[in-house]
Amino acid sequence: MTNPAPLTLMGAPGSPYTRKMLAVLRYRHIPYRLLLSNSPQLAKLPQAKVPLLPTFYLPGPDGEVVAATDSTPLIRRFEDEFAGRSVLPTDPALAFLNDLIEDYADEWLTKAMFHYRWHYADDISKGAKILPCWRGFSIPDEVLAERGTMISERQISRLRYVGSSPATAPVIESSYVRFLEAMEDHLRLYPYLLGNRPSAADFAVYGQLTQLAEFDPTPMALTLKVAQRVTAWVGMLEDQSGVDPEENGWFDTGNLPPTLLAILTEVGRVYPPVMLANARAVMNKEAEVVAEVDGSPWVQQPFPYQAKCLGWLRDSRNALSQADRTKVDVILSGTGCEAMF
Ligand SMILES: N[C@@H](CCC(=O)N[C@@H](CS)C(=O)NCC(=O)O)C(=O)O
Repeated sequence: MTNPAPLTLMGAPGSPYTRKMLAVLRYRHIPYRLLLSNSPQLAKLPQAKVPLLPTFYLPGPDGEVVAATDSTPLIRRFEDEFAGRSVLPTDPALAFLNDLIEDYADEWLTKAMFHYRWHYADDISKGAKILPCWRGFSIPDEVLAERGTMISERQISRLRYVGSSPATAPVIESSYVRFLEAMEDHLRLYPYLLGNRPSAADFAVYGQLTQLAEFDPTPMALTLKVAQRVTAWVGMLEDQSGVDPEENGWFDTGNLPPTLLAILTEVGRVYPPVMLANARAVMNKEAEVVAEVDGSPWVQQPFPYQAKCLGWLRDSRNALSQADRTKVDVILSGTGCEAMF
């Protein structure tokens, strides 16, 4: 008897998107092997065009191994290639809400993750100590310290890409707290974002929270203080291999709980203004994204990838039938999210 070959990926424990994918693979019972970035096996594997974590090594069209990145399309690819335990809702309207919350987690919550890690002294210090160890720690202390300084200096210089600055810090932080409160209210009643079974949106939120709630000291203390259930949930989402999904465990889009609408309203408060202003700046080749978020000024470096994300979300809404699009539009009306479509 032969078992299917495990999927191979390169990733790191400090990468939220790696954690997102590992949790999806565990839940879906897809066998995998994880290579850390110092693995000797990487020498024999191709490099991705944009070397991001995680990188998967998958069979390409001619059977040769191809390096593939980007968690969201990879999750969809694995839905086609592996049967059962789907993380995508069957109702197309709910599947669209899944896409929206997944993108908010990947593209907005990650701002909080990156901001807290590289803004506060305690968090910078922990990042500089631990992140280099994940590329190999059997080295002299001075070399490890040098690598820590190198990583932290590089990441701090990238804060401008996510839009974290002293001016935007209060916007990022208050939106994180409101998200936690909304998520805590939801978890008081339901185990997952979209019902009684986990979705890609849950794993995307989980990925960012592995860092915010379990690694970086400032947001970790804050998360526990504001949202004890959210902290506990992150620990549980890591390994959902023993959860048997209920076939009909998804919410009915005709009757969504107010706690989910409150989460969508938080999404709509912060994420559309930045996504729209960014897409405009990218299109007009402007040097800066200038927007207003929640009544405060927002400035960041344009990010072409996020302009593509907005395009994919619009495609996903346009692909719905007329009836499903109407359903989605009614749900989103008044949340602020409708501004993107
Ligand atoms: N959209 C991508 C994002 C992946 C990503 O940004 N990965 C980060 C780490 S979590 C990365 O590799 N950054 C470059 C670096 O660390 O050198 C996904 O969903 O997988």
